[in-house]
Amino acid sequence: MVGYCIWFTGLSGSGKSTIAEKLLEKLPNISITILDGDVVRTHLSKGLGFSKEDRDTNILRIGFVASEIIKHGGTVIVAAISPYLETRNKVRAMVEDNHGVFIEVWVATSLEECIKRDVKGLYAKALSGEIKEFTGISDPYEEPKDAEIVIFTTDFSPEECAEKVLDCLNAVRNLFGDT
Ligand code: ADX
Repeated sequence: MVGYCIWFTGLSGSGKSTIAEKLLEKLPNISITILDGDVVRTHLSKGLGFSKEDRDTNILRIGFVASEIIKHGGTVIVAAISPYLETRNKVRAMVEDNHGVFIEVWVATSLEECIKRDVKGLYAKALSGEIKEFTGISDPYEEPKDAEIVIFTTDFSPEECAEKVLDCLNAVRNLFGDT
């Protein structure tokens, strides 16, 4: 049985979690584990900060859990900034080594748009220097080069974005004979 990992990457406030939740609603017949950066950081990655080392540790932990789920033919949705290309490639390899399918979804909302939305009020704090090492402001985000899906949240609703991911997932599942 093939396992699937749908990995959302993108800036804070880009819409990763919102689209992931919408996607979950569209897959009522499949048992799915969601690993959301904000949630993981309150449990598995509690105490980690936002240095490159800590972010990599966080992502590799999430990747480890995802690959364990994959090993048993499960489906997992990850939503984490995961700003470093090399680290994303490492988790892709972890999943693929366990014969899973890795679907990287880049939620490509621009920094300007994320600042404009500033849902959690964190960009204002990052811009004033109150929060350090903030992705896009004082810390890097390395854009994906080979993401399976690129999402533009300014052109489409969360519903439509989730639909696009669903179409891709269903196409791959058909390929493997999963219905
Ligand atoms: S990651 O870089 O390690 O992948 P992750 O997705 O787990 O990040 O957590 C990001 C969330 O932590 C953001 O959505 C935001 O709510 C919060 N956060 C707090 N401080 C920072 C920071 N310095 N940079 C980015 N996100 C931060």
